[in-house]
Amino acid sequence: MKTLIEFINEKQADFPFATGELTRLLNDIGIAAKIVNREINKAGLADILGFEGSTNVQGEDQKKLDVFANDQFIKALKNGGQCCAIASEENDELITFDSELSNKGKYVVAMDPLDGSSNIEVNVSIGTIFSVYRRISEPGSCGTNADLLQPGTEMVAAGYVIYGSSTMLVYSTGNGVNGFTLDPSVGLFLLSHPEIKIPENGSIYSINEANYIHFPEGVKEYIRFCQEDDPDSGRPYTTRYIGSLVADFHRNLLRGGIYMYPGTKKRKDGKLRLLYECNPIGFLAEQAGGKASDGFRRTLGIKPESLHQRTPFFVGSSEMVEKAEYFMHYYSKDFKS
Ligand code: P6P
Repeated sequence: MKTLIEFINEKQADFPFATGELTRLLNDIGIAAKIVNREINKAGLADILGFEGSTNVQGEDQKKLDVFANDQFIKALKNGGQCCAIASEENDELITFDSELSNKGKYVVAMDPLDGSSNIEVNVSIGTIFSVYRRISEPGSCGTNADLLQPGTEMVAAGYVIYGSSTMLVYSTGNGVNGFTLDPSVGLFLLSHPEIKIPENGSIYSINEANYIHFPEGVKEYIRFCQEDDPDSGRPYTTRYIGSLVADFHRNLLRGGIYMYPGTKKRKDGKLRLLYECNPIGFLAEQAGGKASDGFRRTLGIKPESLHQRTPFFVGSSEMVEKAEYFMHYYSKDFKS
């Protein structure tokens, strides 16, 4: 089976002007993912389950796993030298290194180092999400916020690591989506899911229905549509909601389905972050033949205004997202037939 680094090197040829920096950056992310995976797998034993202030078996100051993960990815990207700035869910401000090496870096990264970390204590799958852009600021100085506030259409790569029953890295550089499963016995990611395509339609919808009474009318009507008895169209669908975006999206990517985190009356932009949750997952969905929107606009077309801005999120099988968008339009106040 092909290893991740063999595959990345092979695909590098797809980029006529690639000089190997993106290859190196993706490999650096893969290495950090293996280190994070090791800590997650022994979290229960090493008492690293998310309790700050305690000390682990080595007597070291305890770090929460999401802080540990953040540190590992930052260290890998800093040492690799290809990345001049990072926007991370764990850091309010942009991370820059101001070193001669990093300031020459051609890329910037937006990441959620450990999404769904509230699930760690109960041993539910969690994930790392990342997206890569070319810097637009002049090389030779620190990366800037503007380098990160590019629309998702400018993304050059995106991916996630899912730390589940097995650990997988799923990524795209704009030429389709490929999945690699970690073989812990040799510490290598092996190509296990080549050229992933999301089914155009599916029968799974993923949403936290505890918020139902606060959903927009279009979402309520779409949920009702999913629950209607219409065997010819495969309905009623089934609902699956893990509460971990990477896990919910990964299942829907392979089987078909839609994940929704809409805005509500209380939180009109919803909960999920545009830069390091919705854009990378939306990029992967589109690369696999699916769709991602805020219910009205393509997610990747949104011009970010701030590093941590939120956006409503509808992502998955193209026909399911389109149907949800139809309900959103039909029941929106300014709907014009
Ligand atoms: P709720 C995890 O905190 C997360 O960002 C996503 O991974 C997940 O899908 C969502 O929030 C869960 O949010 O409000 O349903 O608990």
